[in-house]
Amino acid sequence: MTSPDLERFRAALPASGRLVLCTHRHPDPDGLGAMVGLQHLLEEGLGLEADLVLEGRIRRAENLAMRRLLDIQAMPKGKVDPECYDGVLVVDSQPGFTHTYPPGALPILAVIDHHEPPPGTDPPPPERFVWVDPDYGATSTMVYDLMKGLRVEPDQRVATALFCGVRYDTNDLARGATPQDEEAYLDLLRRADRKILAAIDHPALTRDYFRQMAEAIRCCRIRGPLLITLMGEVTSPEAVAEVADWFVRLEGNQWSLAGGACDGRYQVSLRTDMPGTDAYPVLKAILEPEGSCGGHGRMAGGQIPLTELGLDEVRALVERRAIEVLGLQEVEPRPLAEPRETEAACPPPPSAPAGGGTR
Ligand SMILES: [Mn+2]
Repeated sequence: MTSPDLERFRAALPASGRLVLCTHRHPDPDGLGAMVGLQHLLEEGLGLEADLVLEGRIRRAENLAMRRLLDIQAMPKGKVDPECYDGVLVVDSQPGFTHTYPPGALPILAVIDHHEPPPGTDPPPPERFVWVDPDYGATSTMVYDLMKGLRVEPDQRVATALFCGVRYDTNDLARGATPQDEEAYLDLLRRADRKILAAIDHPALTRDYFRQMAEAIRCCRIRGPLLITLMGEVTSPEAVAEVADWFVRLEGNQWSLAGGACDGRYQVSLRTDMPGTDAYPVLKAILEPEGSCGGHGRMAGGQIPLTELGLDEVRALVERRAIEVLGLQEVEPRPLAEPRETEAACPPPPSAPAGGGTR
């Protein structure tokens, strides 16, 4: 476990000026929280203004609620005028990752991240502040520690944002959390706006969301220990992950494989709660060589581009490989939600009250 080198951090930044903060595409709560925290830290601790650049849409209802309720302002990457800025800071990601493209024409001054560095990247220039520590459960915890080192207090909004980051990446300290994450989590929870946290936990959901979930239930087939839900077009890649997460909660232990087409790719998520299994090698065997994936432990995600192969071909390919990889050729599929014996689940809607009827 490392702690931040405050002198090197200061030395990597200009004495005055304006900076850009960025993270990976489709930012998650940890990326957002780390950006909000760092923006506050730069302003309060070092007198530096910073603007956020967000790339890729935020579509998960919880993440949208976080952005709206915490008023996280950002500008599109195309609007960054290099004349107005001194450099870029990257959080919760690293320049070599394929989902991260910092605005060009500006030097990268600092990188703060808790992911393993991408393989085969060149060593960074010596003047850059690079603090990468995969032991941390969340980048928001790293920013919290940096804040503590520079004696900057988070206000309520900043504490709420950082808390969302720590809780999301560590699954409320249940996954990969260190003593540092626990300290940050507990201290930030004390300072956070509880009403906003509750609203982020239970955001309003669109009718599209329910339509998507209804379609997922219709689509899902159980084949022994495999729940397979290969949908057509979906509203967002996050919807695929949500479906996989939702169905793995079915009682008993299983693999939950979900897929859906979005933005010219077939997105696939795999979850497992089978004891002693690892999702990544299984998803890799299903998606490669046509597609690619990442992940670790019980979750993995990836995609196959819908360029060489059409949607139906990709669905058939994913299904066939999943059955092969898990050795389920002999198992007959059946629907997740089998119809009841007597089909009267929904009573007919009440008709308009007839005049003079009894109540
Ligand atoms: Mn993270």
